[in-house]
Amino acid sequence: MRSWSAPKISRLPGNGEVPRLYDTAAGEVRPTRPGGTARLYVCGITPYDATHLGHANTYLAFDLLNRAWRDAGHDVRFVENVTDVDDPLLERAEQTGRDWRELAAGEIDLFRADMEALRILPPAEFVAVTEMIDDIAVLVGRLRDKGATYELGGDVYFHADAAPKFGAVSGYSQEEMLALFGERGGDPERQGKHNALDWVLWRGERPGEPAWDSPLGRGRPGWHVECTAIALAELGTGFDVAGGGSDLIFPHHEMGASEGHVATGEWPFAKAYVHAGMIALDGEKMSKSRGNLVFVSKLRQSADPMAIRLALMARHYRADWEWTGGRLLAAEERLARWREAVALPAGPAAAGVLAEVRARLADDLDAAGAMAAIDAWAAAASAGDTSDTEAPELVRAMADALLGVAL
Ligand code: 5CA
Ligand code: ZN
Repeated sequence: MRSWSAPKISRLPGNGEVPRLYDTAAGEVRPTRPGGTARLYVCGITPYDATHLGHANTYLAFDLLNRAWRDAGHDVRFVENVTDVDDPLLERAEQTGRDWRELAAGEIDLFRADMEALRILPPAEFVAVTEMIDDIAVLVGRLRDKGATYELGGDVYFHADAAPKFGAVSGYSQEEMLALFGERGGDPERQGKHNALDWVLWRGERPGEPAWDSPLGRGRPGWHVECTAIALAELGTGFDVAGGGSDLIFPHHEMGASEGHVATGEWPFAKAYVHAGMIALDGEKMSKSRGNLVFVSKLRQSADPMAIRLALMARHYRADWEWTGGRLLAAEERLARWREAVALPAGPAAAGVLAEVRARLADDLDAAGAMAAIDAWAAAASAGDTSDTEAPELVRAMADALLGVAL
C-alpha cells in the first residue's frame, strides 16, 4: 500500500562506518555485514489507536540504522508491515461500533502523517496483512507439507517441537516463554494442544469475524506467520535485521524465526534481531491496552516534531525509560541552541565532529553520544569561535542526514 513521502537527505563528504548492533540472539554487539543492499524488516503497528511515543521511539531507532547504512554507502531495502487484521483491532472496532477496515485506514493515515513529521525514511514496501493473505496461506501450506502443523477445532497450529532452533532468538527459559506467551496474545491454556507453546498459524472463521477463502479453509492468519510471509516475499531469507520493540522478542520474533527456518530449511531467518527499549508513562509501559499514552499526533500540535525526535534520541534506543514533559523541554532548548549555532556565518571546523557523529552512530546507534559532539560544536560556535565559514552548513547537513533533524 501507499507509504509516506521521503525527506530529502543532505549529502555528506566521504562515508561512515558500517554500523555494529546489539543482536538479541547473539547477546552481544556485532558488526552488520550487509551485501550491496542492506535488507531491513521492521514490525509495524496494529492500527487500532494512534501512534504513541513508544512506537515512535522504535521506528526512530531503525531510522537511525537506515541512515547509518546509507551513509556507509549501502542501499537499503526497508520493509514494514501493518497488522490490519488481528484480535485487538477487531475488539476495538466492536467496542466502538466501527467497521474494522475504516478504523484501520484512519489510524494508518495518522501513522503516515506522524512518521513524515518525524522525518522517518519511508519503507520501500509498506505492506498490509490484508494485502498478503494468499502468500500467508501458501506459507502455512508449506509448513503443513513439512509436517510441522496440526489442526485443532478448525484452526491450524505450528508444532513448537518441529522447530530445531526454537528458543534461539530469545534465549528464554520454558517458564519465561510460557508466561510471556500468555501475556502477549498467545493461548498456552487451550485444551488439545500438543505443547502449550504451539501457536496458531491460521484461525478458522468465527461468526462476525472477517475471513478469507484459502486452501486451509475460510479463516484469517495468525499474527507471527504474517511477518514471516511478508519478510520472505519482500526480502527473502537470511536478511540483515529484523527489528521491533523488546516486547516482540518473545513470542513474535522467536516464533517467526522458527516458521522461516522450517519453511525454507535455512538458518538464520534474520542475521540479527534488534530490539528497542520500552517507553513508559507514569511507571508503566506505554500500551494501547493500558491506555497510558502520549500520542505523537497530539504532542505535535504544540511541539516541534524535531524536538520530539531529539527528546527520544537523548536516551539509547535499547534503554527502557519514562517519558516526562521535562525531556521535551530539554530537547527544545537543545534544538534552539543548534539552530542558533548553524545560523551563524561561521563556526569552529566541523570535520572532526562529523567523524565523531559517525563513530558514535556506528557503535550500536549511540545517538546521545553523537548529539554531545554537536552540542560541543554549537557551544564553541556560539561562544565566538568562527574559524570556518563552511562549518555551519556541514553541521546542518550531518544533523539532517544522520540524525534526521532538520535545523
Ligand atoms: N503489529 C505488531 C508487530 S507485527 C505490533 O506489535 N504492533 S504494535 O502497534 O503493538 O507496536 C508497534 C511497534 O511499536 C512494535 O515494534 C512494538 O514493539 C513497539 N512498541 C509498542 N509499545 C511500545 C513502547 N511502549 N515503547 C517502545 N516501543 C513500543
Ligand atoms: Zn511483526
